[in-house]
Amino acid sequence: MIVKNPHRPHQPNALPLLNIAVVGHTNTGKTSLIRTMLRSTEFGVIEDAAGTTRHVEQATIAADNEPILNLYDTPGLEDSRALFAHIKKLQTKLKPLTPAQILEHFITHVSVNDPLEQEAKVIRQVLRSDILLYIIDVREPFLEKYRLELDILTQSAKPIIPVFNFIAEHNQELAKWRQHLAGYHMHATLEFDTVAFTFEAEKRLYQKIQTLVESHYTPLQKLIDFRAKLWNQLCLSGAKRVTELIVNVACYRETKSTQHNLIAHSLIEDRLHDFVRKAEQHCLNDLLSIFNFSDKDVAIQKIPVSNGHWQLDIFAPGILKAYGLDVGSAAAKGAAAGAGIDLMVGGMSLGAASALGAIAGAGWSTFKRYGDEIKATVKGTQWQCADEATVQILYLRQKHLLKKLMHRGHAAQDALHVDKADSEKLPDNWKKLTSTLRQNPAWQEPSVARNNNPQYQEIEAKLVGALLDEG
Ligand SMILES: Nc1nc2c(ncn2[C@@H]2O[C@H](COP(=O)(O)OP(=O)(O)OP(=O)(O)O)[C@@H](O)[C@H]2O)c(=O)[nH]1
Ligand SMILES: [Mg+2]
Repeated sequence: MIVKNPHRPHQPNALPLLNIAVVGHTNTGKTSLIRTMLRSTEFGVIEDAAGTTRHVEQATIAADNEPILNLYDTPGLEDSRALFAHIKKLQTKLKPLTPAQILEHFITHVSVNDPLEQEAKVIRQVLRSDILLYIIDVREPFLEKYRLELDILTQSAKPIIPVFNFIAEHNQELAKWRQHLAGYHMHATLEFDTVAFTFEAEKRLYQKIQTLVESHYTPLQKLIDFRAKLWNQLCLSGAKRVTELIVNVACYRETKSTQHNLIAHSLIEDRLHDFVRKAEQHCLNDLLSIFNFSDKDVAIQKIPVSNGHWQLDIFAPGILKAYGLDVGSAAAKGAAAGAGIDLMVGGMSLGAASALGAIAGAGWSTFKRYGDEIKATVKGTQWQCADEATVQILYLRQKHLLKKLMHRGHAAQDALHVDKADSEKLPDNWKKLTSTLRQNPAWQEPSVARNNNPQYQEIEAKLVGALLDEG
């Protein structure tokens, strides 16, 4: 939600935007935090190196097109010892000034090319902001340089929220940091892993700001509500998109020739594979765009997709095993999914035999529903559709991807591993659900009739619910 020209419509007595400075030692994840808050990989430059951000950069966050706050990314503090010594000297020299006035004096008198020029940029932004987010890499011990930084920042008399980053698997270090900060009367800390995103952490961040800057309570509440609504919509859109894929593939049918011709059979198999691959690829692209990750991110972040295709093909040998399916069965021993199944035998509860029986005594309603199948049986036509394993893998892999995207901060730089998803489970009554889909080829594409059909609605709700289930 970056707004290029963040001006509120002119209103007398309008509250100025809340200004938040993101500060901290170099390479602690300041730019990363802002990217994650903006849900955009476009902001700033992130690198695992000191001194990546060289200038103060601004981004505005809005709720429903109404700008609410400005975030300021700042260069990392590098030489806190020299800065502290310099400020100390100024304190002795300018005794009657308050600590904040001394910082003001420092920034107005620093010259270009001064060794502390970088630090001055940070302090200048600190003094112009309403609140500071102090980003901490908890993997580091509470070294003297951090103590000095905190001493300097508290002199600005601005409220400070320490934000713990790199918290994954660092509980002990986190506890130590908490203790040290309590010594500075800083208790309103926040855990916000910029890489492993949770909406809860984002909400808490705004709530902490709300309590520390009361004057902006109402616009911040508006922002919290807006972001929550947006987040729910985003997750729902993702789950609906995956559901659409499952329906699309499970309802798909290829007419099979009656001749037992090997070439014709393999052509059908190819068409089926082609259809499934394309459908999955389409869904993948849509999911990335729903969560604002682009093709470029796929490449940068090494999501196992190249040129829009999954690196581990859905029909690759061994895929069943990778997804924890049917281990021990012949299929898991290196065989592939994607053997199309004969619909009359495998896909329907109404098997060939009962279909034939139905011809003799079928009423109109049975004929209307199963007419095509019955006619096909008489003519000897059969259909082929994606087999159970294929639909299962599609579901498991997309569920895994959806979960990853929902918890992937926009600062994440590492590979997103979605080629193994054996931790995911199929929804209850999965077999019944896919069998119903197979028997309703007309549901393959969205239509008013389909979307209003209570049986379809039930399946859709079940799939969406299972996809969003965090358990
Ligand atoms: N694993 C992990 N890596 C992170 C996290 N936050 C940031 N990083 C990585 O840490 C490095 C530094 O991140 P930046 O956002 O550039 O840090 P910065 O504080 O803006 O750095 P400067 O601008 O140089 O001061 C990058 O390699 C990030 O990918 C996190 O929560 N977890
Ligand atoms: Mg930076």
